[in-house]
Amino acid sequence: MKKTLQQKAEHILDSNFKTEGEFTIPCENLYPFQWFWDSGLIAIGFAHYDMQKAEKEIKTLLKAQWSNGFIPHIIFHTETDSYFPGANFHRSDLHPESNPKYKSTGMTQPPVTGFVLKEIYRISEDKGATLKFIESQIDKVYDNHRYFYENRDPQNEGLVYIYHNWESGTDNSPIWDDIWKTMNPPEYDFERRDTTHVDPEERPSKREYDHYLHIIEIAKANNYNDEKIAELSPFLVQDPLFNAMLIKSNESLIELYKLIGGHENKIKQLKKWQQKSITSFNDKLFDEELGAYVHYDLRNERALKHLSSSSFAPLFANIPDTEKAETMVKVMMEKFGNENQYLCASFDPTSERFNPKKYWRGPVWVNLNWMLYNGLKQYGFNDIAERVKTDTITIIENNGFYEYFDSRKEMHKDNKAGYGGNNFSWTAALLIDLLNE
Ligand code: 2M8
Repeated sequence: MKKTLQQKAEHILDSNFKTEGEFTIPCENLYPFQWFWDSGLIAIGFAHYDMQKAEKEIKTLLKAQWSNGFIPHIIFHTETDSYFPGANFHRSDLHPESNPKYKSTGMTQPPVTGFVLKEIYRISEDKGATLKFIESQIDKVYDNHRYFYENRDPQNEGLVYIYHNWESGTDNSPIWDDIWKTMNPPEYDFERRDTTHVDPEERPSKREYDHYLHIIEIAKANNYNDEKIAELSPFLVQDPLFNAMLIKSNESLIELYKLIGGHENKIKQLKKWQQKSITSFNDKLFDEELGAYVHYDLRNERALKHLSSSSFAPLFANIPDTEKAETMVKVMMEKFGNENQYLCASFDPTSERFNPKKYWRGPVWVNLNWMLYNGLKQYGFNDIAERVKTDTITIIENNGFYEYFDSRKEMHKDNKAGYGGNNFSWTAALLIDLLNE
């Protein structure tokens, strides 16, 4: 019997779930550990057919939290040298509040956990049991948000910074080229592993990796101390995608605490953070000329004026007013949405930095599409939302469950336009959600 798309997706998630350790790898070979935002998005897929696994995924992630509320971006549950840089490079033990039970990185990723808990609740058929589970975990997520506001916002603006491109999730986005121009790291000697699993044409360059490693060396030399990082890191950016995830998660935490009842102080604090964050986000990150949100380089005090799929992610977190939203959607359709392109390229297809094959420099990513779909729907842009959904399902159906896809329709003729890792977990998880909403 031929498997349906949904069955194929479930099979991928189940195969990538590791019974020992109780977490899901993003995909075989390329990413053999637990990643923060992958785990959150993966749990949404599991929630549709195996709530236990969804809960395990979140529980395992939150178990690795540090005592200061920080959640690391990779948790190295197993020993393997098939990934670089691994636990021995990152040395999370240098930080006095790191979790002694789990080796991890000393950087984080977009804080999706708050809204993921809310999504799991939405999907659940046994709301009572799910709310109990949420009650057992939610304070950890709250502590994570407190960590961000207390340690990652040196000018007290309600906007948190990231200190590494790997914290953004959009690793080699052309936006970071502007930052690399301000740096001149040593040429490190190291053995890459990613390019043994995937065509180097689809991955970042060696020189880019020099930059990535250099920032970590600076953080390590200061034992991952946040104040020191804020003072010294050459990479210090307020990222609209990252901050939108935090804001979306704030909103979800407020709603969930209300459902649980009796957490007035936390709700009050969350609302305070939320109001400040949204105001600053609109004042500082909206670029009138480009008609969408942009990144802000806090180290060099300048806006990084480029359009990427992150520019539209604030729709998912209800950040723009309707006027701004209309402007953004117009820009998105003009630049990213012509009939030769699948929605939504990860970087501006009209820019000379656009590369539709290379990772976060242009290809379509299912996690961003899922956010855009939900964001567009929230604002009533139903036709465009449907196009994002149909495009997403079509490219997966034709090519397979890849990590990313060529945005140019002409490249899809032979159904070989999926790149990076295959049988990719969040591609499967979010497809399940799209098929079942
Ligand atoms: C990619 O990033 C990792 C480093 O974190 C890598 O290239 O080795 C990114 O796409 C990131 O967003 C994602 O979480 C990770 C695992 O899927 O892979």
